[in-house]
Amino acid sequence: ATAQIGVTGLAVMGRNLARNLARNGFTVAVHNRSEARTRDLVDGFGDEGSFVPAYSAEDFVASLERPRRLVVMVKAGGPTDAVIEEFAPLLEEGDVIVDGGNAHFLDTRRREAELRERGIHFVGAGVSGGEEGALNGPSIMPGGSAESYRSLAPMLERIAARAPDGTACVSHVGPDGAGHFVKMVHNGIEYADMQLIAEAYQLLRSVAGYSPERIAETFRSWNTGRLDSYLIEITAEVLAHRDGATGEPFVDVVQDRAEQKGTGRWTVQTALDLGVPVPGIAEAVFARSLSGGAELREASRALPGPVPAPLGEEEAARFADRVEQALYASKLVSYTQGFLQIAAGSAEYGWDVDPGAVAALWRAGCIIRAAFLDRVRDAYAARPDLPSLLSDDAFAEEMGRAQEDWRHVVATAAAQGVPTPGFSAALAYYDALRAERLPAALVQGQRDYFGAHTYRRADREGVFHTLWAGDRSEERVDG
Ligand code: NBP
Repeated sequence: ATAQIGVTGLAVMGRNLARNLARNGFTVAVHNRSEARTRDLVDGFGDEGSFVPAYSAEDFVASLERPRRLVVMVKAGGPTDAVIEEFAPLLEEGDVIVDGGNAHFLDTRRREAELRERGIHFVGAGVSGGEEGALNGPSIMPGGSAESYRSLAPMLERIAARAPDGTACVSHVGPDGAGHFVKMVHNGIEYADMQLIAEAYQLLRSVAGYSPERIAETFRSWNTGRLDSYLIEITAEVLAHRDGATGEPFVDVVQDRAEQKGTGRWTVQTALDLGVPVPGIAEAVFARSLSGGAELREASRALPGPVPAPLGEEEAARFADRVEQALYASKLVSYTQGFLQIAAGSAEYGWDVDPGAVAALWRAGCIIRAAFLDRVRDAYAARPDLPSLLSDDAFAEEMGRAQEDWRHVVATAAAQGVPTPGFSAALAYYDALRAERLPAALVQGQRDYFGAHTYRRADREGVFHTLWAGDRSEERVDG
């Protein structure tokens, strides 16, 4: 046995992760269901480091130093179960299986419990950054036991992305499914970020009257400020690109139907189960679904509504500044929701996730990497019991400065007929949080009227029901 770690599943992610490990000086056993991928890896990249190719599960396991550490990088779902079933009988107590795929955290909880019974550590690790990240440094979100993390940490810290201050973007998120849960919410926030950026683009295009190139310039300038992030950077690249065949802006020749693989949907489904509102993420998922409904959109095209009238040059520049404020404020709201979802999951499953540590490991390597996350980490470091990001003094002050512009942008979008579900939902969430009274009192009255669902009073303890069909007197129903 000579390999310090093994990777099975050598499609794009597994191959790049194995290369990353080898380039960092580790001896890596490599294995794949079909042999060709293993051969291709060793033939193509064997000179990058020390690989031990294995063409059977037995050889693969035999090539690993004990306690064995093997990383599974196969298609999530059934294939992951199949691979675990193939390898687990060959392992011994204390060995560690890492699932680096995009598993649902409930599957990870199930697998972890089953393998723990057999004495095997199971680490569900969220890996973000796509193929480029896997090769050059991903953000890694490992769950599982603290003991398994200690055994993996020296390797994970070497291959992970580095934040600007030099720390590795990996830390132990929490037990069993905590890592995959946090990766799921990362993807939900990514959906929200992308939707908000897309709305900002649409407003600059339709209301400010800017060309895609001009908008690319605007995003580039925003990328030097507080919105500095990977997603803003690539947005500018995409907007500045012209189609080779037609010479038209690329963004004008692509079908306007956004697709999805499902992690955004999982985030929203899980949020519904936990009872935690994440409208920013939900609107982003729904916006993709709506865009894909070609027939419904076609059938609705003739509905009456305003046609945006582009602004003059000076007003347009002022409006662009307002859109930056609206984008930043809405982004802060969707991060607030995402971190509240992590807190809710952590409480439900007893994970004790440190939100500041999560912000820290998203600072590099992953899709939502951004300068802003340093500030999120600092906010939680200063006050670990922060009720929400919006409760942080510095963030609250920024919201105060942004809100006039934010409201102007949402009002303009509504008046001009430009759909901005992300901006609008973020503002509604913000106003709902700050409201002295919500109309939920009326909803409680309606529920009590038709279903005798009872209500609590603002002025007295107890549970009450009004006899709506009778003399409308009130009775206390909690004994
Ligand atoms: P894929 O998700 O396309 O999976 C292909 C790999 O799964 C191949 O190695 C294939 O082996 C193996 N596999 C399958 Br399919 N069924 C199997 C089975 N029953 N037994 C054994 N092996 C099986 O690969 P990927 O795009 O590299 O992604 C790997 C994981 O990483 C996924 O969970 C993905 O969601 C996650 N992820 C991907 C990205 C990304 O940017 N692509 C980013 C972050 C996370 P074969 O070669 O024999 O068919």
